[in-house]
Amino acid sequence: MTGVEQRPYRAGFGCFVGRPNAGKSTLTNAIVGTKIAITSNKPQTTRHVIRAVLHRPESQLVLVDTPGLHRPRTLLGERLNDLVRTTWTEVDVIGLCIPADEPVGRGDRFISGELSELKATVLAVVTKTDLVDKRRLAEQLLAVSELGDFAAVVPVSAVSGHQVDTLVDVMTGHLPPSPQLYPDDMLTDEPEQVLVAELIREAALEGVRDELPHSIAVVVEEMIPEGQLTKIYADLYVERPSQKAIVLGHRASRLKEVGTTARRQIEELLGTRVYLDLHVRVAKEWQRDPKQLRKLGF
Ligand SMILES: Nc1nc2c(ncn2[C@@H]2O[C@H](COP(=O)(O)OP(=O)(O)OP(=O)(O)O)[C@@H](O)[C@H]2O)c(=O)[nH]1
Ligand SMILES: [Mg+2]
Repeated sequence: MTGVEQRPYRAGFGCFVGRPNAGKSTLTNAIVGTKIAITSNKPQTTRHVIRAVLHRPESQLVLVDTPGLHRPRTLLGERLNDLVRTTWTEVDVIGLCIPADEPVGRGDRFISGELSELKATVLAVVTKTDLVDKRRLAEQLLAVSELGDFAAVVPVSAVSGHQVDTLVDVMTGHLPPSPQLYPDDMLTDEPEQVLVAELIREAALEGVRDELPHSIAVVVEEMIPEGQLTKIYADLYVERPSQKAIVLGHRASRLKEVGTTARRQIEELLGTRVYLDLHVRVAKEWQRDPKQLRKLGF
C-alpha cells in the first residue's frame, strides 16, 4: 500500500436524447470543442448517429449524437427513432435534454418514462440556460427534477459555455473504468464524405421553411484531392419539382449562396481549398420510399 489513491482511467459512451431542437447537437459540439454535428433551428436536423470523442488525461467520453425522438410521420422518421432507441441500450450515461425556455411537455414525460427502463445512468440536462432569467431557470429545474428519478439535474448553456465542464465531470463520473476506446486525436469516426454532406445540408437548411427542411438530403458522390485543392461533387435531393425551384432560387442564386457557405465550412474541415460542384435533383417522396432511403444512406 502506498497510501496514494490512484483514480482509474475511465472510458465509455454517453448520449443526449430529447425532443427535436432541444440543443443536443450544439451541446455535443460544445463539449468536444469542434463542430462535428450540424445544427439548425429546424426540428429533426440530426439524421445519423454521430460519435464525437472528448479526450482528457484521465478519461475518454464518447458522445453519441442522436436524432430527436418524435412521433414519426414517414418511414424515415421511424428509422430515425429506431436509431435513437438502439443507441440508448449501448451507452453508459444518458443526458435527457430539456430546453430551459420551453415548458416540460408530454414528449419529455414520454421519453423520460422510456429511459427509466434502461440500465444506463440517466441525467437530466436543462439546456439553453442563457435564454432565461434565474427565476425561470429555478422553476424549470424543479419541474424537470419532478419528471423522473435522475442521477443529477444539470443546467447548461452550449452557447455561453456555462456549466459545460461541470456536465462533462458528472458524465465521466458515471463511466466505467476502462482502457482508452479511441486513439488520441481522433475526434470522430464519421467518414469525411459524410461530414461534408452534412455541412452542405446545414447550409441548405438556412432560410427554408415548412416541410422543405425534411425533404432535403445530400449525397457526396466524389471527393478528389488534387494537392491543395479538393474537388467535391455532390447531389442535393428534394422530393418535388416545386421544391427544386425554391432551393435553386432565381437564376440559381440561392443554390450559389448555399454552395459558398458550405464551401467555407468544408475548407475549414479539410484544411484545403475546395471546389464544390452542387446539383439539385428530385427523388420523389424519398422519405417514404425504402429503395430511395437505402440509396440515400438510411
Ligand atoms: N441560445 C441558445 N441556443 C441554443 C443552445 N443550444 C442550442 N441552441 C439552438 O437551438 C437550436 C437547435 O439546436 P440543435 O443542437 O440543432 O438541436 P438538436 O436537439 O440537435 O435538434 P435535432 O437534431 O433536430 O433533434 C439551434 O438553433 C441552436 O443554435 C444554447 O445553449 N443557447
Ligand atoms: Mg441534432
